[in-house]
Amino acid sequence: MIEKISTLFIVLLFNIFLFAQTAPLATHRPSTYLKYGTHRLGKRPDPLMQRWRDYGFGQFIHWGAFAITEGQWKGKNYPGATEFISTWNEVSKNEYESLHKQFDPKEFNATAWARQAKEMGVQYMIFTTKHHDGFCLWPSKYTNYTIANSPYKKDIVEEVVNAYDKEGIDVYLYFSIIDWNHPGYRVALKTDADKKSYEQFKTFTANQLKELLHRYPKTKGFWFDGTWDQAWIQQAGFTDSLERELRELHPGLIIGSRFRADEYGRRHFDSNGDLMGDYEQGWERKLPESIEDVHGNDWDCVMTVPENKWGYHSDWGGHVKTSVELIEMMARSVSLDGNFVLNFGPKPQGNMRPEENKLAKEIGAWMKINHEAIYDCDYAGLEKQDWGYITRNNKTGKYYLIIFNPPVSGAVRLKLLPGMGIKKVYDLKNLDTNYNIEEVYKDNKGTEYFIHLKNNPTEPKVIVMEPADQEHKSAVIYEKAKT
Ligand code: FHN
Repeated sequence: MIEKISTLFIVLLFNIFLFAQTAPLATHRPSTYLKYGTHRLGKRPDPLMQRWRDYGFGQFIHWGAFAITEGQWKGKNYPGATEFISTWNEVSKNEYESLHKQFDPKEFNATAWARQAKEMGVQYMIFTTKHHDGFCLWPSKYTNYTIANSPYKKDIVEEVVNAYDKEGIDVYLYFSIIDWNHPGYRVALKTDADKKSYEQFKTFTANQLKELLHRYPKTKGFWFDGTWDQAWIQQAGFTDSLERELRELHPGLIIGSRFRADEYGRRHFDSNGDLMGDYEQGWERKLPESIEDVHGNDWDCVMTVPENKWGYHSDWGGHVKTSVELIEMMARSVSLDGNFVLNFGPKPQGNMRPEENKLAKEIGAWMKINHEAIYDCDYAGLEKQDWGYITRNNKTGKYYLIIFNPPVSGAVRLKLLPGMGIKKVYDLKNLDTNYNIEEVYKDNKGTEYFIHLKNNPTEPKVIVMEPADQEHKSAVIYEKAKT
């Protein structure tokens, strides 16, 4: 018996050994048949999506009835994000849902918003048509909880879409699936009655989405939010066919990964790990560290100026980001193949807060000179360097070195790929600048140069690098020290 077991054990070991020798390297992950998984692998290749990819910089605007509270309720400061104030114990549903009867923004001027956005350098904007509270900034015919029943009466979404479009800024419609106002909305479906009510909510949601596309044909896409509830996650078949229907209604429509789940409830990435939607929408108030983190997908980062407040709050509290921090986030996003979207939360009267006006001016001044390093730019294929970020224009092939941490030595070390040489290096701000470039290192993994700065920059500086033709490879290879 013992003999038999040990023979079996030896055979098993031998088989494991054989398998280890002959098994191909596991480069393919197992893939499951999914009816409601992604319907496309890899990046969407059409011109509209390329246009999205080339934006670089966008603006988010969170506005709605929540702004009226300014983050305060009956003299008490609400410490969270204003758009969540209606969930606070202190706030009664009835009182909150009557607030819109005071919504009459006398300072609202969509043209002024759009001009400011243009000056700031954004190429697209995302506007909250309806946030979680369910209040619609357009006169939806499917609910009474809309701008039509406020003293303002006019269609704010229409004004925004037209004003931004006039400035050449593409508009995307933010739409929250969560709707605290709708009687059929549920977080989870626990009873048959819940299921029945939710069916009405699904029809209502589908109707509103089609209504938005019908009313605002200039829009380029939806930016969905609030899709994490179990009730919504369980609607894989419904959401899949709704997405198809929306895409048919509006060819070229762009939808991120935050709309639907697959049949196993996986969101953003389906059960095979593939991105669902046209770009990854998971980078909210955070940025990827490296190109590996984005898995070859398109993505956007949406960012607040304070820690986590989107709608207007009179008390931002905590750290408030400076224009340089935000410009750095934008550069980092573009250098890693993403778009950077900065949020503004207008005041109840419709004007931007002074801090936002200041940021718009400062970022705009920088973008005026340096937009070339952001628009039409992607990941440059080079490794991350300590002094800042590198982007590459996908039309001209020029590289942009965006310097945030200039070395004390003044020598910016630039590591290029093997065989890559430099033809020209100059300031984006001053095309006549001539830099002393020194080749400091070369092996078959790459070449390193020093670009010697003349003065230490006091603001984020962009140096343009035009690469030499690939044929001009030098034959000299410096040998690496043996250690
Ligand atoms: O809860 C919202 C929040 O208020 C804001 O709208 C952001 C924007 O991305 N999205 C949600 C949180 O993920």
